[in-house]
Order: sequence, then C-alpha cells, then structure tokens
Amino acid sequence: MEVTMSIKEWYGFIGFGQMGGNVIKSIQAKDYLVMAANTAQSDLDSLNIPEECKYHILGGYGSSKERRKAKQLLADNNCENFDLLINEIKERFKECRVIFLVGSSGGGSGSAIVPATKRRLQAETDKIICVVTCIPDKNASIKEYMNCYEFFQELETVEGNGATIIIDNNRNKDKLILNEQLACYLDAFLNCETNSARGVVDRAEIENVLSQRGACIINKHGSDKATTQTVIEKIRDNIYAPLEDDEVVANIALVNSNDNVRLNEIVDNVGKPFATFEGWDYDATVLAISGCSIPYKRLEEMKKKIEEDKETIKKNLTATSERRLTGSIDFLGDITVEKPKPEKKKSTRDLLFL
Ligand SMILES: Nc1nc2c(ncn2[C@@H]2O[C@H](COP(=O)(O)OP(=O)(O)OP(=O)(O)O)[C@@H](O)[C@H]2O)c(=O)[nH]1
Ligand SMILES: [Mg+2]
Repeated sequence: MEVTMSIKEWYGFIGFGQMGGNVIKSIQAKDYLVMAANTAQSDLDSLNIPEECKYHILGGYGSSKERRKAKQLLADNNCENFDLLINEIKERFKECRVIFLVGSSGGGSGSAIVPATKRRLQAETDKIICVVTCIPDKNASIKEYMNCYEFFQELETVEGNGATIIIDNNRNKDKLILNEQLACYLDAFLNCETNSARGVVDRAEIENVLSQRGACIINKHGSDKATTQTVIEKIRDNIYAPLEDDEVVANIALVNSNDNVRLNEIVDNVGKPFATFEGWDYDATVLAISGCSIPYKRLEEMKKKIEEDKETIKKNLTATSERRLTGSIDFLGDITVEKPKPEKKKSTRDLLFL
C-alpha cells in the first residue's frame, strides 16, 4: 500500500527562545516542518530560517532569563498571547503526529514556555508531545541553575506521555555542534524504517519509543565503526545529560547496519526494558533508549550549588540598595525576587503559574 504522507510531515519542531531557534534551524535544514517562537524579535531576526517559520510573541522583547517575565507575557489580556500561540501551533502542525518542543532549561523564554505549552497541547490534541532541552554547563550562573531546576520541576508535573531529550551543555564548548549532532541523530532515528526482510523498526515502534515518558537518548554510529562495545560506550559518553544508574528504562530500539552489535548485551548494560525493537539493513547503526529517569543526580548537584550560593547572592542583591551617599545604611528587609502577587487564578493562567 502506498504511503501518501512523507515521514518528514509526521514530525513538527517548535523552537522557543535562542536555543530552541538554533536547534530547529539545524532541523529545518533537513526539511522538517519547523517554527521558531520567541519573545524577542531581535533573536528571530538573527535566525537564518524562512520568515514564514518565525513567530513573535506579541509585546515581548526578551525575558532576560526571567521565566516569570515570559509567563507574564503569555498571561497578559486573559492569556490572549498564550491562546494565540497554541492556536498557531495547532493550525501549522495539524497533520503532525509527533511534536517536539525545543528550548533551553536555563534561559527565560524557552524554559518558561516549553512546559506550559506541553501541558496544553497534551490536553487539547491527541499528538505525542516530546521535549528537547539542554542543561546549563558548569560555567553557567546560579540564575540558570535555578531556571533549570524549576523547568524540570514543572515538566515533572505535566501528566501524560512524551519523551524528553536532554542535551548536556558540558559536552561541547560549541553549542551549535551539539545542536548539529542532535539533529543528525534524531533525523537518523525518525527515518530508520527500512525494507529489510530480517526485521524493521517501523513507524509505530518509533512512535512508541518517542511516546514514553522520561528521558530519552538517541545515538548514531557509522556502519564501519559500530560494534557492541562502541555502542555501549556511547550510552554513557555522548551529548546527553548522564543517565541515572537506576536501570530504569522502558524501550530500546536498535537499528543495525552490520552484524557486529548484540542487542542482548546492550540490554544487560542498560537494564531490563519493557520492550525492545530491532531492525536491519540501515545505512547507520542507531540506538534509541527511552523511559529512563530524568537526571536527578545532576539536578540535585545544581540545587546544592544554589543553596551554597544563596546567602552570597542575597547579600549582593541587597548591597545595591545601600545608601552610601547620605551616610545612612538602608538594608532592604527582604529581597522580593519572583514573589507572586496574590491574584484570583483563571484556568489557563493556572497552567502558566504553578
Ligand atoms: N545546546 C545549546 N544550548 C544553547 C544554545 N543557545 C543557548 N544555549 C544555552 O541556553 C541557555 C540560555 O538560554 P537561551 O535559550 O539563550 O534563553 P531564551 O529561551 O532565549 O530566554 P531569554 O533570552 O532569557 O528570554 C544557556 O545555558 C546557553 O548555554 C544552543 O544553540 N544550543
Ligand atoms: Mg533569548
């Protein structure tokens, strides 16, 4: 039977904020349907993708790493901007079966908008909604660590399915290379349905992997290099946030390009999955693992760092309120960073401000 829809139309990618925009640019180069949404027009202007793929969230001019600012923008006028954004996505991506929401966890715009958008799309469509994000590198500011922690806290409260792919920005100084690698691996996996008589990982199985809640990694190996050992090594040494050592895993898909990789040894290494899928005769060897724990250990380390630096940050933030010229010292009693105003909540607003 003829398949009328190109596989590229099954998948849609929406980038939020700078990281999101950069990643979907790499994806758009591979001919997928994409949209870049940003609170900052200047970020959109500098993004080299067709104009019709850009979407400016009205009234915004960047969120300066303040998640709350991005949420406020969506919440203005009874959530008018949020409704417009969701409707735009539903309309542009109506044929897609899987949507990837892409944005950094450490910034303001992407970090705030991705979890809230996932929650709404999940409730209002029957599509699989995946997330692609990155965690800040070791030189990032405490503000980014705080944003990152809040991002995963919110994402954890979003019910339902959909894999989360988490790039670790420690893995390369050049973030654009990480984006390129991700686009390459993801493209290889989304196209891995072969015609092999020995077995295929078909589209339903690809969807099954992507629909699994929790962390997901996808790696690709050249057919001349792929062996059981190289594939296993790359499970823990790759572009992604480190997998937990808890053997939590739901699905493993292996698509082979040679006879040198043993799926059972991969299973022994990763943990016992609920389901395995194996395909053959592909031009590269691709391994996808989903349904893993999110990187709790890394998030705990960030939380510790936030706790350690809390007092210094408070001191620094209040220091600028000191009136030195009059000779008197006027400390603010408390700093009011991101203190929500008590307000009667509306339902759509609730999705933004948890
Ligand atoms: N992997 C990767 N990380 C990026 C990229 N661009 C920015 N980052 C990381 O993302 C974090 C900053 O988030 P941005 O995406 O710039 O923030 P934003 O969503 O635009 O939010 P605001 O500018 O604060 O409104 C930092 O940790 C950066 O290192 C990228 O193209 N790839
Ligand atoms: Mg930005």
